[in-house]
Amino acid sequence: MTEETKKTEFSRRSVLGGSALAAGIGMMAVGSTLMPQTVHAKGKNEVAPGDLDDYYGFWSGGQSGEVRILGLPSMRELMRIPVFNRCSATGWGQTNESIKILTEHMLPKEKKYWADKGGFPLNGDTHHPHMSFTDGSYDGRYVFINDKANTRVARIRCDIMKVDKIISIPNAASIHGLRPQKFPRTDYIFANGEHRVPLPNDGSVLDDPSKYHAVFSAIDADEMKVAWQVIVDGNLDNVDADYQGKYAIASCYNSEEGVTLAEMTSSEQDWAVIFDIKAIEAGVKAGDFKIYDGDVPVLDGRKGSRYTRYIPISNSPHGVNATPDGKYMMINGKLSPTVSVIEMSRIPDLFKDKIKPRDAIVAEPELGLGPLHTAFDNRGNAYTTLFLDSQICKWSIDKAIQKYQGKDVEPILDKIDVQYQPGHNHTSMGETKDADGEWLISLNKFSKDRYINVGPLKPESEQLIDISGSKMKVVHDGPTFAEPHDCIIVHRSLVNPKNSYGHDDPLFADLTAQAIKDGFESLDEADGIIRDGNKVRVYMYSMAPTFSMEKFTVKQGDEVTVIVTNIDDVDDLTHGFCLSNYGVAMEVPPLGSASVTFMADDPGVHWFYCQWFCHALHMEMRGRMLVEPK
Ligand code: CUK
Ligand code: CUA
Repeated sequence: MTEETKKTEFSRRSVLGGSALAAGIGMMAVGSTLMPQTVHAKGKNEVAPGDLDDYYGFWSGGQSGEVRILGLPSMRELMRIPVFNRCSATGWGQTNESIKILTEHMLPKEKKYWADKGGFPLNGDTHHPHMSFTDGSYDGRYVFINDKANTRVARIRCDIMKVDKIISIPNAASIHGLRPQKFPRTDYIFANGEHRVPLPNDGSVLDDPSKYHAVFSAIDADEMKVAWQVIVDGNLDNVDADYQGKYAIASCYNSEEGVTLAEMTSSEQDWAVIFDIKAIEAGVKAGDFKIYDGDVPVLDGRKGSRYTRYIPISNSPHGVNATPDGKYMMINGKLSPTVSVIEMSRIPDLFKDKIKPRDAIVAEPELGLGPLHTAFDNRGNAYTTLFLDSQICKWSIDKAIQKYQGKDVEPILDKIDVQYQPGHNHTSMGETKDADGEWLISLNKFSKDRYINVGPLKPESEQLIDISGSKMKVVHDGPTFAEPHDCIIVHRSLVNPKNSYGHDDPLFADLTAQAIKDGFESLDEADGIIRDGNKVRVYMYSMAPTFSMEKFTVKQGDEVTVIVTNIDDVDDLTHGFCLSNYGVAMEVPPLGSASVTFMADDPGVHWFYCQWFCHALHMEMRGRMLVEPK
């Protein structure tokens, strides 16, 4: 076969499903123009133009610092939510409202460090997006996301799909694993500080590993404040919460507590550490803690503590995943070919020291090389990514337990190649008690030959896999930019965003208060210039296709704040405000406001315009700022 015919063969096969294949090829021989449209069997994942998806996918954006929303099963990217990154389209990182969110919960020492460097970092590294839970399933209120790069946690409001809180985590270094409490509701977000750092980290310690600690944090999800922290042995990696609201379990590597790679991987046994939430809360009440940075109680959960138990797991475990029935917790082996299955009902006895730590393990199937993360369907099956084998392994949890008990059964049910080297995977609703067993996403670290070449930096690759049958089936390949570590797949019935903000949204409380102080009746009627020394506030509203102010005048050296309120009560009518050659641009959402502050240093006439397409006369939606020379 020549390269050309191979390609035709391939594309024909991907169009024609299974039994239609033979008929299709027969017809092609007669002449491809005769092939009737009806031969094209509608794939289960096909969402026709105009049709809506069944699921929201929330994707981390890795080192891009953002979160993305996809529709599934079409895999269409629907929206990007700037979180820790600077966004040119929306003005995130430039508007006063976003700067407040980015800076208000920084630690005092961070504020000091960033004071002369723009105020806050412009990068992030998002790994683990998770939605808030009520009673073991998603409740559609929030999505939480970690920032490994700058040790932060953010919360996204799902009614407007924007971030409303970002907090810095004291005492810890590099927040990696992140999970919400599942039951009875998400009171806490659990967050792993991955890197061990000296505590306190004041520059007096470098090479004394005994002074280095990894810190586990519980964040009050409603207040977005760290409630308590626990020091543990080893490095913290991933974490999951149980379905009873009693325990959180984290994987730990580097039990050697080394600071170099050779030291970190020398031991055969690392561990999973279990946190007893009620015991920790009692310890906080009893005053059994120290305070370091940030006014947060820090408890000692190192070996021998009543707050924790350590279960030995083979070298460098990684993913931690609770089964939808709440019975088991999977610890994925990474450098070991196994997944260790912890039975949650044995944990109380472990804390009472009635059983030995390893007695909590009820199965340890050998699945293949490089198991990183496990996802679940609603039929008792687990799906584990094998990084080194570039495969997904489907296995039966019951059979793995039977095998561990010595029965002659094979837990592995199916293996499928993915392209290539998967990290996380995730099933539809699979981290909730409502796992539905329809879809699996494999997030692959390399795309190699799957797409046309775009230069030395290649996209990563994600694949959609139909898991509703007995055999897994890859039905879609898609490229992704840097680098979705993880995702969740949420049924669309659980998410209900608004179409416009409303001026009473808490996001605009500061602007409203200022507008009233400045003598306006409300924010949406604010239209005029307020001079306050060299501070100038320019209020205008936008209504397609005009700004209420055609021109305004300020003086060179003024600190100008432009406040734009969009009074168009029409779905999907976003305006913008972009000030030419001043580097200023922001999104002005329906029935919402945005403000930006800049120095009017450059004298002359400067056009501002609406940069979000809004009307047939969108191009004409503009005005002038005159900066008078000093
Ligand atoms: S981690 Cu990246 S593949 Cu940050 Cu959840 Cu496992
Ligand atoms: Cu308003 Cu474009």
